[in-house]
Parts: sequence; C-alpha cells; structure tokens
Amino acid sequence: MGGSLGKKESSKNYSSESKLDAKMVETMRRRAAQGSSMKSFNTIILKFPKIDESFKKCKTIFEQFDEDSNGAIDPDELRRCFHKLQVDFTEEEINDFFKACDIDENMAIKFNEFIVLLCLVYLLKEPTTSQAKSRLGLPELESTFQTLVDAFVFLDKNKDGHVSKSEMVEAINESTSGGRSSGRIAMRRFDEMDWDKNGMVTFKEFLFAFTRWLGIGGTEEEEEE
Ligand SMILES: [Ca+2]
Ligand SMILES: [Ca+2]
Ligand SMILES: [Ca+2]
Repeated sequence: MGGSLGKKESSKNYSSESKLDAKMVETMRRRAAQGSSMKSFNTIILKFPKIDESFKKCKTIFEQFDEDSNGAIDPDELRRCFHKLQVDFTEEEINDFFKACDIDENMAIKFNEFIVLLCLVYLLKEPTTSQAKSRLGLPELESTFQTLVDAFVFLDKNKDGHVSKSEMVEAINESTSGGRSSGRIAMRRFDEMDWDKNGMVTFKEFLFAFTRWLGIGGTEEEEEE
C-alpha cells in the first residue's frame, strides 16, 4: 500500500478492504505505464459535463439492482447485480467490493457508493477476449470510467498508483499560466480528495471526490458520520 505514512493514523479499520485496495493500486500502476490520453488538467475539466450526465443515467441501473427499492443495495442485491452483469468475481471479492465502497459503513451501498463500486469493478475486471467488447455491457458508462482512469493516470506523474499533493499542483500549474491562485485551488481540491489525510489520493478517493463535486450524494440529506 505504501503511502500510509501520514502523521495521523486513521481510526478506520482498513484490514477488510486492504486486499482490494492493493489490487486497485497495482492495476493503476499497470495502467499508468500505458500512458494517458489526457493532455492537460483542462481536458479533465472539459469532461465534467459528460461525466455528470453519464453518472445521472447510472441512476436507472442503480434502481434496477435495488430490487426492494429501499434506496440502497444490500449484499444479496449486490451478488445478484454481479451475476446480472456477468462479472465473475468470487464471493469473497464481491464482499470486498462491498466493504471497500460502503464508506459510511451502514451495510448498504447508496448511489454515490454504487458509482464508485461499478467503476472499480470496471477497473479490476480483466478485459474479455476482444478489447473492443465492453466489460460490463454498459458501453456509455464504461467510456466515462475510462475517462476517469485516464484522468487519474494523467495526474499520477511518477506512476506509483497514488496522486500526491505535489503531483496535483504540478498538473494544475502546467495547464494554467500558473500563479498562486491555481496552486491554492489545487491544494483545496487535493484536500477534498484525500479523506484519510495521509497525503496520498487513491483512485477510490478520487472517484468519491468526483461524485461529491458533481453533487451526487447517497441520500438527499447530509450524511452524518
Ligand atoms: Ca435494496
Ligand atoms: Ca453505505
Ligand atoms: Ca504518484
């Protein structure tokens, strides 16, 4: 996992999700070696409306898998969701996805958590025989996920599977004419992403930040810890 040398040790228990997180970081490293189609931070900003639209459409998929329509996906519903999407992960792996994305630990996957979960499934699923074939049968959404992977890879300059604060600042500075304000914006954006405050942002944290920036919450009301 590397970068867990933050001053504050997080009180959250990561043991249950560490395997999945490690796999995620490893996969991002592999992807980083292939390079990114992103040329600048502005390219990412320009994609925001499309990402937003695509996430909103994802609501239909969410509702389809929320069989009892209680606004969340429980472990059984998630198992059937994986089955319907024809992604073959083991029972243990499906539980890992569940735990890794259930950030408020209420044993239910809400909409924002579902988006992150699907994107991680997309990332970690081995491509099927043909590269052209979609992995989840959700081509439009998958192209958005690909955009997010590309954006993360673009930011991860040293290709270690994490985005550090300096990488974030570098990415923003090289796309604007510089100046202090852009640096400050970069810092703020970074702090929003780095929820465990260990100075490193993983792809999962990056995804959750996107759902927040786009105003996609779990429920209508603010979530209490
Ligand atoms: Ca449900
Ligand atoms: Ca939850
Ligand atoms: Ca990095």
